[in-house]
Amino acid sequence: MIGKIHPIGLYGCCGSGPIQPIRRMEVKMDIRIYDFEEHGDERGILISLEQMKNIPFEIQRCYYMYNTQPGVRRGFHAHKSLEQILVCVSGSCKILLDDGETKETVVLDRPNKGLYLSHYIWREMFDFSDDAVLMVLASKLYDESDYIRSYDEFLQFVQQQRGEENGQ
Ligand code: T46
Repeated sequence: MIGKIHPIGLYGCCGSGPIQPIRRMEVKMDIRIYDFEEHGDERGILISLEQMKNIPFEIQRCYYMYNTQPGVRRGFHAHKSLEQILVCVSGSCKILLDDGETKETVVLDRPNKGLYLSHYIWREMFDFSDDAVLMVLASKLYDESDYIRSYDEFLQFVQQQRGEENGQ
């Protein structure tokens, strides 16, 4: 059984080959939820994440956050070009996503569930459980100049981008 991608934006399949979206829903954000394949036996479960296989980009960085204090919200930014996959490998947390027009909240509550985010998506992480460990795979090395940390600036960016796409 190979992994699956589930609802929000793009849903598709992941397994031994490159990920192919199988369904696009009526949302504008490029968000995908992946169900990673679990290799389970009597010893437990193992999940393997491989670039350009079940991760749709070349992985240049991995980071994770834990010991997040009660009531904390993190994030409050978008990226200009970074692609990422977020996996809550322990516990749970919520991610608010905003493309400047639409807002969605995704619950990450199992270690085989991955949230893919492309660029120009504002994100806020909150409701971390005590045992939450949020791991992120990223397509690029850390670069502060890729961040948009002002919400007003983010809205200007996306409006400008949509204008260019519409030939304005
Ligand atoms: C994102 C969300 C989901 C580094 O030195 N290297 C790194 O690779 C990262 C990610 C951060 N840092 C430093 C920069 C700050 O001094 O660690 C500190 C905390 O980073 P930040 O406040 O950006 O963390 P979050 O939780 O707000 O956001 C992070 C990522 O930065 C961001 O890309 O999409 O997680």
